[in-house]
Amino acid sequence: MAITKLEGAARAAALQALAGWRPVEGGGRDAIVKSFRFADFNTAFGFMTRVALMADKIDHHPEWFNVYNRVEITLTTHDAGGLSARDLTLGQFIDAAAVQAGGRAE
Ligand code: H2B
Repeated sequence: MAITKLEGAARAAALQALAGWRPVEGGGRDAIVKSFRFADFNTAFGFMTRVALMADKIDHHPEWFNVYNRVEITLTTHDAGGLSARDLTLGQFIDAAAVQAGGRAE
């Protein structure tokens, strides 16, 4: 089944529901990014593990970069060529998991 790319008002509403996520600048791709910092690597990796398990469950995977206690996550839907409802779902899970792990956005 094709995945619908969010555009116009639907895209704006999704972004409203994803506090702190910002559009990726340059590269001409429709994606969003957010950075988190945790107490240490153990906490950051625990957070990443939770996100990874959810990502696999919903078959929607993040692009991410980790250095010690910092995790930068980019979300987009390759199959839709931009943002989709799946990015909203995963983004909201990520935000909740980060709060649970005591992380903060930066
Ligand atoms: N993750 C993301 N972020 N975007 C996709 O389009 C995507 C994915 N597609 N995970 C899934 C896997 C697809 O490749 C498989 C075959 O379901």
